[in-house]
Amino acid sequence: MAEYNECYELVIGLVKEAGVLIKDRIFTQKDVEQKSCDIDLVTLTDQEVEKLLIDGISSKFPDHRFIGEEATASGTKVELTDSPTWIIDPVDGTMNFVHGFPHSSISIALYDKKIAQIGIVYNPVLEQLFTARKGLGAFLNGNPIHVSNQKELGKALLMVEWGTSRDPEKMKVFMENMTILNPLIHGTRTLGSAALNMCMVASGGADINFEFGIHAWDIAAGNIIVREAGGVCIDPSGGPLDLMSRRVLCASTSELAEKVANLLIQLHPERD
Ligand code: LIP
Repeated sequence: MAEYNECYELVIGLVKEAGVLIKDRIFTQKDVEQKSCDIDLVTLTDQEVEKLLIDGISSKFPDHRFIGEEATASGTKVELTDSPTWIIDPVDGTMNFVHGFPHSSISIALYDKKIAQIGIVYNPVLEQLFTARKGLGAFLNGNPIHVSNQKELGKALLMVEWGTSRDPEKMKVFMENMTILNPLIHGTRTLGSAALNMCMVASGGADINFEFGIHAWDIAAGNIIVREAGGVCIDPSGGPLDLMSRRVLCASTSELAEKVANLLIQLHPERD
């Protein structure tokens, strides 16, 4: 669809504009509010970035639909239809943003007929712009990126997160999975942004990422960026990724993804 070119150009401009808000404010004091619990946070910047993106896209494409983290937190229903739909996390890594830890990103993706067409993850503080379009590859600041091609668990670097919930069952499963995986892998890293974790796999800096309890807006852009970089993005039990399942496993190769899927203790959070 020729329209995807226009969508891409428009959203790149909007993301850069919105990125200024994050960059200018990350090292300042913020008013922080809690959402589902005391570690699930929102700031005025999250809300302003989401509004800037939705207003900018709506003015050019009034028929397009949106699934936004902050609109959802305010009660808007999450519904992915066949219509062109933008899935937005305005500040992925809000906890990092609140603390001034420079790994927060804007994550935005366009899905059409439920298929990802555009994915953008932008960390304006470190000037990292990850982009992908279906069939056209994945890029960091305009340069092509590729997964590591690692197949061996013993040489793999894993990106993981505790997530933004203190649910005891979730924490127990997390600990159990770490106990299983840690002796088998090269190492573990945590960036505090699900989207940036996925981009680390896409750009070859890490080899595996999984998380239970993430939301569609955390992984919608990372999904296409990992795939276009040559990696795989699946359900943690091994089947196809279900964007609304709040479960994700991505890896540099299908061999590695399969090995991890076979080892993981599974958790099935309530769907988006
Ligand atoms: C958060 C991610 C974090 C992940 C959480 C949550 P938020 O997004 O950045 O890495 O573990 O599940 O999705 O709330 O900062 O947009």
